[in-house]
Amino acid sequence: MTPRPLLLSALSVSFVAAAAAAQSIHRSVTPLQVGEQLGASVARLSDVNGDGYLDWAVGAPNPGGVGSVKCISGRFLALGLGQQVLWSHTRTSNFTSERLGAALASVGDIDGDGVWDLAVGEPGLMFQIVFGVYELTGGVWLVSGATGQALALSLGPADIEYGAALANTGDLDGDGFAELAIGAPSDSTAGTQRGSVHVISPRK
Ligand SMILES: [Ca+2]
Ligand SMILES: [Ca+2]
Repeated sequence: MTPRPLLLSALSVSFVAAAAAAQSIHRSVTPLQVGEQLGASVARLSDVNGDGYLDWAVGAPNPGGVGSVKCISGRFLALGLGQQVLWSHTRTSNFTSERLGAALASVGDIDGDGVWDLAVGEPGLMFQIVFGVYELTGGVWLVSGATGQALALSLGPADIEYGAALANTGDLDGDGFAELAIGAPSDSTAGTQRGSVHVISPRK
């Protein structure tokens, strides 16, 4: 079956999809945690589970915790049927407000398993630079679109909110793989919080 794209016209904790001229479909994903902020970011994936429907990644940065990303079934969004969450990705941390999932971008199939993979921003990531000493680097995870497993991590310079925004730039260097633009709005290199954008190749 040919994958069916689904248009998301609005999203808070519910999905709103334009289904017809005067009709929309509302889906809520359950269960949701209080304060989770599901819907802070959204990115389209390919057909993760092979059911013919394109699937979706949705960020839940949860300022009171670490945050997470959930892969939501496109079939559930379209029809209200079947499994809602195909996978969920988070990590353990002693810190809060790391905002894993504050930004998302599809980056194409980086690991060659046939499923698009995902860049996940964590602008408040606290990285342990020596035992017991942490630095607010921010980070961007490369996550398998098929399983939600972390494949790689790009760390930013300290205190710039590296990973607050993400976009797939397309293939800039001609290697056949997309590059990734990473926003860092608190970068003060050129003046207090003037911000910056960084471009990396997520497969290197
Ligand atoms: Ca699917
Ligand atoms: Ca892949």
